[in-house]
Amino acid sequence: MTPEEQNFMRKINAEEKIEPKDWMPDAYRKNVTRQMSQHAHSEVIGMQPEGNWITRAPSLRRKVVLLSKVQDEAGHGLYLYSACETLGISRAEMIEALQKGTAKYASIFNYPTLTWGDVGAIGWLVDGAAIVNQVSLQRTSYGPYSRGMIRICKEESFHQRQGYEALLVLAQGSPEQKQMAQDSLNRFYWPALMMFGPHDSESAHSAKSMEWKIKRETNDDLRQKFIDQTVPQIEFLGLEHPDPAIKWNEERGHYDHGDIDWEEFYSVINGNGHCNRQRIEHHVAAHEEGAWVRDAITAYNDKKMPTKQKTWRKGYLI
Ligand code: FAQ
Repeated sequence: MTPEEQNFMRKINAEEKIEPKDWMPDAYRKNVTRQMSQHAHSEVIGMQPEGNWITRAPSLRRKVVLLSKVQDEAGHGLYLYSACETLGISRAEMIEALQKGTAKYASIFNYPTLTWGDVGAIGWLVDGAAIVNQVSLQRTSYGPYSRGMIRICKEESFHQRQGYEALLVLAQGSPEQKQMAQDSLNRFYWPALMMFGPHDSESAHSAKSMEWKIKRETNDDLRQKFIDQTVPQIEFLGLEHPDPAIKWNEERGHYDHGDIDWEEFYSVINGNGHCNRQRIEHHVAAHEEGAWVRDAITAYNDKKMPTKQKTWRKGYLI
């Protein structure tokens, strides 16, 4: 190992954060950029399924809460894009990769939101799964990512509670409303489990990401945590568990469970889910419609800022 590599590994082993100006192996930079930018894309694309219900929320209170939650997700995307830019990639490059399909985003957002119950299920299960993962990522080795996660987790907790509360109201309502809650649970449960990625044995990046402490827990360990915490939540709602194989295993101290439909998972992450095309088309249209705002900011900066700063700002804004 070179002295630079030794110092890098010393910091990783000592739980010191790697900061933007520190030396880091190219593969570390590439891997953090990949994961963090895909995380940012997920937050932004993730606004669409719930955004679909803002105009149809069942009350003013629900509308205000949902609007605020969706705005939070935009904010999370912005923190993460900014954190990613500290590694030397521009916002424009990241957006291009998303729109061309060379960068992924979480598979869950390619499922449609058919009923109001789905909005509750997303808050409860999707934000719930995101929190399990992100709490662990608060200890990631890359400083800006870690600090972003600490802030994001606080907001996600509110999202999870609002979703669970919305489903609780449905589950305690008329038989039709309870059925709506059950149907949303049935459709979102398995895709939520897929959010944790492939089994550890199939995970391309896990080994290196664990060694470099980019990831602090494996895909399967995090998924098990989520499965375990969800069982009593389903019981409290008085709904049926969508997995008939779910069973407490005294010896393991965890719930045993059925297997995920991995064919569906790979089909969705390879672009063939219900809404993949619609999500990207919508993103492209919104991005094009927003071009005048970016142009206006760039023109303003060109006028106001000294030349040196201008170039720097341009890289961030375009
Ligand atoms: N969907 O080798 P691994 C949220 C890809 S935030 C799509 O295991 P890794 C908040 C993976 O990228 C949700 N692709 O990969 C919210 C890789 O492809 P690549 C997002 C997936 O990175 C709520 C390939 O498969 N959270 O929901 C998925 O070590 C409501 C091989 O997989 C994060 O991004 C998937 N589910 O582990 C917002 C958390 N799983 O890059 C709005 C940060 C795997 O080689 C509304 N990310 N792939 O082309 C992570 O923790 C990790 O990236 C994993 C995957 C665990 C997702």
